Amino acid sequence: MSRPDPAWSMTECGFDRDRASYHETVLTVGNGRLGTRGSLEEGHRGALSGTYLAGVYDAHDAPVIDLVNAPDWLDTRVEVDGLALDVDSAEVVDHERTLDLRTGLLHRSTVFAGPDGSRTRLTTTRLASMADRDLCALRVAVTPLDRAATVVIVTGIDGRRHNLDRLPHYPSGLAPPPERRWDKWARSTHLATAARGVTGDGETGFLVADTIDSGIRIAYACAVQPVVAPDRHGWLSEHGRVARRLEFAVAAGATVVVDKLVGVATSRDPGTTGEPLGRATATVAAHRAGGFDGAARDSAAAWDLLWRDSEPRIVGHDKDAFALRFGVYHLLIAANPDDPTVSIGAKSMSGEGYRGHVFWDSEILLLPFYVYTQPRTARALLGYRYHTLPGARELSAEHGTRGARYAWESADTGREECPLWTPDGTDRFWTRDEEIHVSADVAYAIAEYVAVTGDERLLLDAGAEILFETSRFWVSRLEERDDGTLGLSDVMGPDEFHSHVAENAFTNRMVRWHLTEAVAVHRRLAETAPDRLAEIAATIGLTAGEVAGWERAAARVRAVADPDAGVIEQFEGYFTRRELPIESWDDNDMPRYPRGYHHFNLEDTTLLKQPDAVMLMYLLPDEYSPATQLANFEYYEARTLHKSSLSPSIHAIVGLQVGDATRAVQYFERSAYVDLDDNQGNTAEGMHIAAAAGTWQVAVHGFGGMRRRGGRLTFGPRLPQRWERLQFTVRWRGHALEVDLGHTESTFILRAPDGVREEIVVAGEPLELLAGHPATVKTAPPA
Ligand code: IFM
Repeated sequence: MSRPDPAWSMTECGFDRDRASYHETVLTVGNGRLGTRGSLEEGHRGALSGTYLAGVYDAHDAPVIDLVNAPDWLDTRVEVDGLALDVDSAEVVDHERTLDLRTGLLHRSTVFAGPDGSRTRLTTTRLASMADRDLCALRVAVTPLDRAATVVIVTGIDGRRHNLDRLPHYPSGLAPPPERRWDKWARSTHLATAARGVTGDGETGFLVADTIDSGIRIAYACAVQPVVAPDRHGWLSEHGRVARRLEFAVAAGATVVVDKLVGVATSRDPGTTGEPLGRATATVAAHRAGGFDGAARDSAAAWDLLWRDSEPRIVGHDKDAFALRFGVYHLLIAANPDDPTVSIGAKSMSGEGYRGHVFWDSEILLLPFYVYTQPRTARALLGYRYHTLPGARELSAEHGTRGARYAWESADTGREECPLWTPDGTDRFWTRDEEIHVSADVAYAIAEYVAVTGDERLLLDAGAEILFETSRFWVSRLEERDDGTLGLSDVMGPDEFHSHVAENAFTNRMVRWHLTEAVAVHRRLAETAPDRLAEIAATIGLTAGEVAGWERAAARVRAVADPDAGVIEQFEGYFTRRELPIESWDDNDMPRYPRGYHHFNLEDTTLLKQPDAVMLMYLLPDEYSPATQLANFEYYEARTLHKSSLSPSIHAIVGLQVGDATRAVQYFERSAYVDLDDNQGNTAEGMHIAAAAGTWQVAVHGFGGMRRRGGRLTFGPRLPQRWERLQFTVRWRGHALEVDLGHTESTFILRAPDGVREEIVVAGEPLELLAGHPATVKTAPPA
């Protein structure tokens, strides 16, 4: 194989069972419509393989709804003179896999040896096409290296898939060997095979399966194309699986190559008509002439465009540069601009952690990356919240409130999918009942999208209705206090160590912001789009009087309004909770739980899982004076354990925002390396995709100091010493802005039609950009 550029390569060298599931996650290929973990094509004992299709959820046989482990399109077995080429049956002499981040191709080369010492090389290349998101492709090549041999390749579609569903109960202290790591998990079955076989041309196998409870039909069609004619071949169709068997007599040192094209379709694909099987078969037929090479070429071209718009570059520090790029690769394979009915789960489609559920991560951590680099994708992600608005209305009604309340963990319908209890049944998840801030987070993301893109149309299509319905929820959920103010009891902020609190500073402040924003949008649309506003109002029965009520309510919400408030109490009574010192730090210099403490017994202490007040300083920077921001950062940083991968990035950014860069690089590393170095030990369960996006935010918003303030883009670069330059492109109101930041001077180029001008602010000074003309200015950071 031609060697991809190491700066763009995620590589696995040698096969290590202990690290196999880690590699399955980090080597995931995908295209936003599906994700396929980087498992070996033939599988291995202890593998945690899976292909996940965006939006395909099912709850059958499972305590909580799962993103379904869909049919496996890789499914390949190779035998050489009767020896199965897999890591459990043959000796691995050499093994290397490289994920080329630039093209999305995963290359593999493994040399196996049999008991007699004879060696065979197996190479594969796989892709999930970015050019046609319904297409996947696999190339398999087998070379008996030192003798002539009979090579059998069996490759097809395997529908006998299960989700892992409950944590294993190992006796304490027993560390199972890696090949048995997942053995004790309960497995849920979500798929029932509806049909399988071979199409009339004898060339294309197919498998159709239905999800058992949600009733989604999934169809895969696959063409298996040998480059030279096999000596014998035929299709195998057995329970839940269809595969083509090809047998070749191969001379020593010669290579047989088999290509496979797979079309994927489901009955839930938006904007499609016709049976999924017909569509899957049509996809394969459309790509048959171009074959694997054509699919790889088209996909690489689509990747080029994605990187052109989204590539951030750090010059001067290779590991940081790679970590950022690796995260962006995973962000690009996580979302689909063409599907406004799905969002990104907490582990994207790279694993089963959090069962594919969607959290506030999507709006607060992930969305900014897409808003600034792939606005069409950002719009689709917000579309998911419109698609699930009916579910949010139902959820609100279930709780006796009005309007729409978004679920803490959301899947296909918007209903609450957060489990009630931890898997061992000991601790209750109050997040599902109390992390109601997610509704304000959705509103915040809508406003951010509109402000950055200038796409007011989103408000007319979906955003206004969401803002209004969620405002209704807030006013019906707010409680009247004795002094006439409005507050919220029994809530939980982002800091999940403290439940049942009242007047959570983050939630209350965001609610006030939300109501104010809804009123402002209503006013704006009354001027700019009165007819459409009237339609929306008629649809949801909204009156001007109700909107006026939101304005009055916003003014009464108990939230710190004084910009010079100093340290803001996280919730009522927080300052009276016990101070517990942090006395131990892990290898990454991040705090450990104090001895005897864990996630669920820190309620009466002041320790935090992740920031509330600091997050507020990040989301609403104009609301608090620099002194207040600094005071809150210093106070709460000292009490934060960072037990969420979302936490370090926010601390890095706010630290830089308040002029305290002490730990910014360390926080950047913690966020950027979380999966690269597996520094939380659970990358096997999927990528911490919010951390990947948080890392992008640290680079761009933190070290690059790029913020949207007063209707303009502002920059205040403050690069770490170890970086020479930071370069990225953002889209601002429909145009691209190329940014090249250095320690002492920075260059900006507006890419827009001739004559277009845009004013930005750099290091506090306005700078007028004229399209196509680079502007270089001094940007030395404050001493
Ligand atoms: O949404 C987060 C939450 O803030 C902390 N626990 C993990 C969730 C999913 O990433």
